[in-house]
Amino acid sequence: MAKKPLNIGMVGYGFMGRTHSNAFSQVGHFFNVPFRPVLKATCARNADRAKAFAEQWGYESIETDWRKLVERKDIDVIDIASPNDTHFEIAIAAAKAGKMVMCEKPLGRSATESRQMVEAVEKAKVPNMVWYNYRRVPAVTLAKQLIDEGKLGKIFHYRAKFLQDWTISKDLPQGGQGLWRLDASVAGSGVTGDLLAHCIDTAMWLNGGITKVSGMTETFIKERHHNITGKTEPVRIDDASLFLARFANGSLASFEATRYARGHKALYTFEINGENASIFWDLHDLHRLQYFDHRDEGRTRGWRSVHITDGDHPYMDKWWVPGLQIGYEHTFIHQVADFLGAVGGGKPAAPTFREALATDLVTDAVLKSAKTGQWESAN
Ligand code: SOE
Repeated sequence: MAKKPLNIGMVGYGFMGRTHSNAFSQVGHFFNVPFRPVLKATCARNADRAKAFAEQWGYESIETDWRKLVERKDIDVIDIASPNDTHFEIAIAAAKAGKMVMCEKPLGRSATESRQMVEAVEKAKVPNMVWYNYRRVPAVTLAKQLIDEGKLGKIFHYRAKFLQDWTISKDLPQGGQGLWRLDASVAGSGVTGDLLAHCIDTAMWLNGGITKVSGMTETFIKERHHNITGKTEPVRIDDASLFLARFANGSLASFEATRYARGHKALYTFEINGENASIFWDLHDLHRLQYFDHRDEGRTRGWRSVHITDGDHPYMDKWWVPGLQIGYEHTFIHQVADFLGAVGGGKPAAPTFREALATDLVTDAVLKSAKTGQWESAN
């Protein structure tokens, strides 16, 4: 039977516009989902860029004003893959227009924005989801299964970091395409909202809520040329952000994100230590889960490096044959598959806007704590 089409209206054409478009295009080839995503329209302020993107990815039409896209009767889902300062207005308008809303992370530039976005989608009762894609790495999903099955026992420690090095040069400008992440008025914050948000989303999914935090941030380069104003402007984002945290389950945590770790491009790692077992995962080796189980026979006990490519690993029965790994782009395909499945089943599609608000409450608390020098409540 032909599947019901689900018409996608995409806002944004950058890195995330590509990962999402690829996911919508691929999902039906591999997953038995209840809808057939149709790349109906893409939207960008610049018509030439919108046209080029539409041609490359197979969108049927373009818009240059997101308001027009949101008003269109032939659009079912508004997908927001544009810079952070656009999320708030578009998501609220889309919810009011009765559209399903998918939004890139972080949800808002602050929890104040995110809270209103949550209210809008919940009031409109529209399906909503935030693209925290790392939950959908099969190895990370397996970690979730192992924790939920109680394999680790009581959890004592959670340790995460996300290290990059692409902003070390003082000659790198701020603002504009690709570099809006350095402009606080667009991004909201620096690595706290961009990178720590991923670590926090994964952490709370795996280990429950975070109650309080003590943070420290630094902006190493204080002024940069601004591509939009043409002037040298103060840099107001955090270049590095570290925090200690307590989880509701009593475990202690440390988190670190920076764009100043020379040699690291996107080193996202986490380690969880429980009374029976420990888990370690590394984005640069994303198809492996390191697992240590103290209950193993002593003489051969040790860290196992499990290659997450077998049919009984999460999502992997949908891909190739055992031993053949998948990559970064697949996490977005999994996210669409889960979204479509949830919508088809009338269930919330995780992480919902409400779950993403919880992450923004933690990032806000980290930034606040960095200013006050005090422990701050994170919920
Ligand atoms: C920043 O460089 C960035 O692209 C983030 O914005 C993404 O969310 C992260 O997954 C990779 O790094």
